[in-house]
Amino acid sequence: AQTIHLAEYQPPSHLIEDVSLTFRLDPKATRVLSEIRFVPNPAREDALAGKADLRLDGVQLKLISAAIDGNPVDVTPDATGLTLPAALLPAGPFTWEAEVEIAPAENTALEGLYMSNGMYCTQCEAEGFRKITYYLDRPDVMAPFRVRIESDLPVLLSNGNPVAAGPELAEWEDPWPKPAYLFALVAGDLVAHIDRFVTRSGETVDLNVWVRPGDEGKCAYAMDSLKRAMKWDEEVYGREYDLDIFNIVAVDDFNMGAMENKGLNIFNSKYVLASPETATDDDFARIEAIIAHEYFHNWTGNRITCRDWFQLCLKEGLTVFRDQSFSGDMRSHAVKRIEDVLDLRARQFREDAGPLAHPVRPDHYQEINNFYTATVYDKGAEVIAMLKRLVGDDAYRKALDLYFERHDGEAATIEDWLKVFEDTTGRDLSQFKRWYTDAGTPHLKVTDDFKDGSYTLHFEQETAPTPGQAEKPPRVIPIAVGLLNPNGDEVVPTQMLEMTEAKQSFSFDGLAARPVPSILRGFSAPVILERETSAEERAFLLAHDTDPFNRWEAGRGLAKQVLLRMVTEGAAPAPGYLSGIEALLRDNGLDPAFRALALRLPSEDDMAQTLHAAGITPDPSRIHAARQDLQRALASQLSALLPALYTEMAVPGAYTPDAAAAGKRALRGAALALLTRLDDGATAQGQFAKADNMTEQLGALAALLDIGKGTDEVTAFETRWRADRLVMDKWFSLQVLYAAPEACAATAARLTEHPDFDWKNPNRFRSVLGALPANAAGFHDPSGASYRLLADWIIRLDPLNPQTAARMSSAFETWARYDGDRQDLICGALERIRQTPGLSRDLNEMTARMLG
Ligand code: BAL
Ligand code: ZN
Repeated sequence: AQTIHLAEYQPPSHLIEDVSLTFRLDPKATRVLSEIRFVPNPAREDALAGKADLRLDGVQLKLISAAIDGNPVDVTPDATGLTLPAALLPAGPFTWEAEVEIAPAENTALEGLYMSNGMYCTQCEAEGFRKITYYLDRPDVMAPFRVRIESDLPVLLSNGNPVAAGPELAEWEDPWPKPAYLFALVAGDLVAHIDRFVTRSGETVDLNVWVRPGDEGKCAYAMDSLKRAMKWDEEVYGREYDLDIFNIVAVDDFNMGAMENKGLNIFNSKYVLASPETATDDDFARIEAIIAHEYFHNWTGNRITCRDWFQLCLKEGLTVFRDQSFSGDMRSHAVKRIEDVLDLRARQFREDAGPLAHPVRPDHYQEINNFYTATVYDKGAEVIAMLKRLVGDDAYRKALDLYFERHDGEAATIEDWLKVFEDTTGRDLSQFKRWYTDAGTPHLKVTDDFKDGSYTLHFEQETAPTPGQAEKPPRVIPIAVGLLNPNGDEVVPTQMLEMTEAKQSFSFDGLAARPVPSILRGFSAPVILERETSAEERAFLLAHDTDPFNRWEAGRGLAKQVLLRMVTEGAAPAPGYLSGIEALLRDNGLDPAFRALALRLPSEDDMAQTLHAAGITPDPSRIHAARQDLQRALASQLSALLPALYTEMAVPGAYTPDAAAAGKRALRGAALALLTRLDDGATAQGQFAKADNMTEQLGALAALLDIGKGTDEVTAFETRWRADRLVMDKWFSLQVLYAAPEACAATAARLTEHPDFDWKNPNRFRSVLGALPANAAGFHDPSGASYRLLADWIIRLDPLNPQTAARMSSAFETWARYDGDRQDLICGALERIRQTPGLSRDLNEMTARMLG
């Protein structure tokens, strides 16, 4: 397959002034008529001189007719598009007209125009529009669109504002120039949950959340989140909405979470539909975040888009950063930060440490769909958070104002982004830019000394080589540090140290005693901190640190230390850890959500990564056993506290999804998971039977499955929820997640035989085959049965849906961590995928990168 390089970027030969599309919808033979006004690109001399061919992208299209300025032309498309030779093109602007036929009902890849439960919908990012009609399908070609939809379906939607409607037709006009990846069309039998928003300038916007009939009672939270996001973007970023109408549509079959098409966001129904009975607190929080994320793209992504797909982080990193800030404002910044870091370490640090490591701005790819990654999204957001820390809040806001002013209506680059910060602050950001261009997670080694009242921290940064990048010059690292004196008072409040060298020291004078340092407060940079720290010091910080992130981090570090010794030496759980956690849990002044996070043990995958980084080959079975032992030890330590905590954290009255209530349920759920180990599941069985909300029902079921019980509850759950697809996804998933390691593959295989295992639906596929690697001991069971099962299903899915198949394959990225037998089994599975005839470009690239 062809590799595309950032360094080879060429502006397009032509620009597009105007697009007019007509869709005559039919499941097997939709006709798409396009009228596109092209102009030679002034940035291309060859085009101005009439010497540039025009190459249009087009995939799986049946060309019916084509004309230029009304004159029919005879062109022969190939597998990826068609070329209009320069000699055929008029000297100035001209109109290209084409009629093509496509078959949405046969589109199983869910890219372009496809069907889901009788409804037509689109997904064009990154390169789906070329499956709709011939076009310059690249983000730096922006144009206003007019769309006419002809169909007997009752609801016909596209981007922009509605401009005409009649029997079996609707017309939409989007005045804002946009790249084709933001095009959307929806047609179906849908109902709307409606509302309105009045912008800061007094413009009224109609808001609709469109769903299938029967789901209209599950839209209120998405709508409420949307209105809060609209208000927040006005207040915090000064950004207002810019059309008369904003539509959201929920679709059951969707590869991603959601899509920010201009004025017509299309969502995986999982991130729209919620009721207390069917959605958990985590679901509500994710809906809030994703609704906000897609809405925020209206400015960061749509009004200012990306010049090319290498710049994906320009819109994704920034928009994730914005949605994280929004969720923090809506809920708790401390809790949100911990959750985001947990996620970053679990997915991005793992990616950065393996064969799929790539820079936040990659410089080459074969299939761009393979780069919608934790690195681009989550590390991309961390880079912006660092930039904000370095320049300060006021300068950040000024730089963003300049960014919107300077680049509105443009397709921009990371260079453009950094330049607004340089122009605002006078800083030189060339070294900072390495965060965008260099892959890998820096390790930050720390030592310290204390002499004559002066305390010095010595830092050394080092980043291991990553694929294609041997040398890693030092980066700018903002290190937030506070110092506590031995009685627990803070003697030096948080200071932002700015490290720029490979080795650098920072001193603090005038101290009466050697302080205890709290380093990397708030997780001020996405690095791995390495410092010899005693269990006593961690326990001290767990009890006293004023920075909530580092307080949690101290408990986390202790838990890891304890688990590490349990795994490697067969040590008993350390009493200091158990009592430290108990003291924290007893502190009623602390947010329950924070306490719930402090009680959560490091995941088995996290422990495998930690052991590997320490030069020890992880044994997933031992890790699993040690983690179970530590849960039992915690349960025993907390035996007097758990029943009280469980009762105290009950939330009276009707369910509400707010952060305070959700935090109490989280702590109650964490208490239940331990209590189940003491009462053999009696409390969990009671909770399961009585629960009036999904958080408590699912929490009880998980607690039971985790101790090897819950058979009756699994059946009862299925009976109750069989008609609800999203709830059934949870049912499938939970059984795999909590299966005993040796039974995991068999459990997953059995579930794939279930009549409701609709494997062509990405959510359902992920609910079983995505849960398999999440059960670390089960996935890495020495028999290799899970590796084989996953490989079988990836091979089966690939011809239908290469994007989802490729994404699932990253479960194998950690193969190098494990022992020789497991390495052979994993690489054998990967090799088998790679050797499959007709493999997609997506999977081909993924397997090649993983196997090296
Ligand atoms: N742009 C793809 C979906 C998202 O990141 O919002
Ligand atoms: Zn996004």
